[in-house]
Amino acid sequence: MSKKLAGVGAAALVSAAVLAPSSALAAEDETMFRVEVTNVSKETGTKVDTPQGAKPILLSPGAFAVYSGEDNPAFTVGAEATLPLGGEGLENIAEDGFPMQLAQQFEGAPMVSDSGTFADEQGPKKALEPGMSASFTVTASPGGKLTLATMFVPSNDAFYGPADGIELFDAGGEPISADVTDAIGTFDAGTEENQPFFGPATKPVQPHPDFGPVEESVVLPVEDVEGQPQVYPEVGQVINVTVMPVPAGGVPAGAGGAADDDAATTVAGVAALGGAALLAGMGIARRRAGTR
Ligand SMILES: [Ca+2]
Ligand SMILES: [Ca+2]
Ligand SMILES: [Ca+2]
Repeated sequence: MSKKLAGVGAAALVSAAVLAPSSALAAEDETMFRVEVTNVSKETGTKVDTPQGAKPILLSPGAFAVYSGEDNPAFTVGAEATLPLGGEGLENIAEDGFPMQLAQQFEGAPMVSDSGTFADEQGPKKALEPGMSASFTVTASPGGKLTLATMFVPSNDAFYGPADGIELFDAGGEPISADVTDAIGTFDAGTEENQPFFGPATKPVQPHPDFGPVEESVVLPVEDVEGQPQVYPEVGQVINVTVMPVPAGGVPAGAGGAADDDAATTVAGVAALGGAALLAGMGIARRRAGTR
């Protein structure tokens, strides 16, 4: 029996098994984590200076992955944005704030064990405005690391992400519960020439996605981009990322949003409700529908 389902009655187990594909049942050493990404620029009063005046900073819908090994599947500092997986997923996020292609690349990557997209709690395609947050759940085994990418808006091709990933377990193999913002950096994807934050090819000003002067460079920390100096806020003034384990059988508050189709979430949710309670609830719902 998996840890996640420990202590749950047999009826619930049967229901979970019926409702979820067997591959979604967690392995013995897996832990579910809730990850929360918050745009803290409202509480820190941070905006970006542009020739058109101070503008609020948004975080685009993002993509996330749990991976093992040394290669961060989202991006490699000093390498082209198409690496290490191939494809234009990172460029799609960094230039336009679209996470789907990178999420698809994650799904096919051998080092990735869990992946998906996240967006503002108001909707699956909503950017995180100042003061807003997104949350999602991942499952990982000891050694597993978390990566993610979300666009810094407004910009041509700037994004936030953890260059070396985020270790989800400590040296003793115990799940972390921590503010991991220190692992996040501000990067330039090297795919579009920079205009001072709000130029005609920046998001949200650009007339259509993938619009702007091509930059044939590599992923770099924004302070290392030569010839196009732009002053970005400190990371912690704009974004905050926390990771915490989800208790066995528990449903993380606020998790399981529309952008998160993690089947393991479904297993835990069913387990927490209890199979009998869930079926009873469905019965009540049917009866209510029948009396309308
Ligand atoms: Ca650039
Ligand atoms: Ca652009
Ligand atoms: Ca481009």
